Amino acid sequence: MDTQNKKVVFSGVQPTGKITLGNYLGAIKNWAPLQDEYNCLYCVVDLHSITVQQVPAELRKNTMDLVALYIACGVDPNKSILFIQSHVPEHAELAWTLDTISYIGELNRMTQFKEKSRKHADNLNMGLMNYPVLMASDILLYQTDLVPVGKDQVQHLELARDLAERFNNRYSPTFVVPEGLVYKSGSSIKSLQDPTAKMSKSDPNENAIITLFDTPDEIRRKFKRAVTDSETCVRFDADAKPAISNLLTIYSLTSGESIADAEKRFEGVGYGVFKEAVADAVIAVIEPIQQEQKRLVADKAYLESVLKQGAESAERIARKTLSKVYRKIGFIPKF
Ligand code: AQP
Repeated sequence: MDTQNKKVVFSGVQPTGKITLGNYLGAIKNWAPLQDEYNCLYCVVDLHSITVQQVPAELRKNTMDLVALYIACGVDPNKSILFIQSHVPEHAELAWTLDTISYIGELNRMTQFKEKSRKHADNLNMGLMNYPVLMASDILLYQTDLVPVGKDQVQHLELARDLAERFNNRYSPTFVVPEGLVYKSGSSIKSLQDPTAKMSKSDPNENAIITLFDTPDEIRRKFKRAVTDSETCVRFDADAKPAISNLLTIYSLTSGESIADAEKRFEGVGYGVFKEAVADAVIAVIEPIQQEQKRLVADKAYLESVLKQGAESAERIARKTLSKVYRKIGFIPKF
């Protein structure tokens, strides 16, 4: 990573399943272009993933799959720090410290906590509630300036800002107060079966999500089954036509064509033809990524060397921040 005075970017995805088109268009796709202008850290956030019960063998596989996917999507380990969250224990350590300045009331209000509490009522653990504090720790440890996120994470980012300011005010300036980088388009890709809900990798309905591991046939089939509306006109109107607007967004982001041009292109054609074109555009983007991901995941030695170097570089920065935090709090440094 370049040590010049560049701003710092941090982002991550949980290895909670197969990465969706939502994760890709809302987050990972935007990472590679940032690497020259910023000092970027891209993390596989496995500590977050265990807030929902995981099968250990699947978690291991999903984690390495995701590391390979980051690289296949353009994250360059020579330009960015790529690492696994649990390899840098400072994340959990700072999270504990931040827990002591987080209020139960503010964590209780978090939309994702409320949603996940409903979904996982049989496993309402403290980690689910603390999730945003750990996320704040991820961000603040690296003195992050910018956090590219989808719309669903904006509330958590606000908390990270509040905690940074709270700590800075209580002690003295310690953390950079981060800003969110939410892209105008793609920051909220919706489920193909319910356009009012976001596309989520843990959605049990396979037809609701496109994953980056789906075959072309699966992708075509899922778009064919995607819900639409009772009209026949391909027009962007997020309120009146959320399903078609979601498909138009996906088409535009994968084909590179503007939404206005796409509306013209599909004027007068039925939804069937439009859906086939969306599937083709998605397949054209996903197929080369899949091939590269497959090649990388087979090269275990390479991935391990990237992760070793990533963890070392990340920990150097994280340790520096944590030592500063401990000093300010009044902890005695190790002798
Ligand atoms: N549907 C989406 N549209 C746009 N961006 C999205 N992101 C997630 N879903 C969409 C963005 O992907 C990044 C990583 O998310 P995450 O895995 O850390 O957690 P998440 O937001 O909870 O994603 P999922 O897919 O919904 O995971 P599960 O099902 O495990 O909870 C974030 O930047 C997020 O904004």
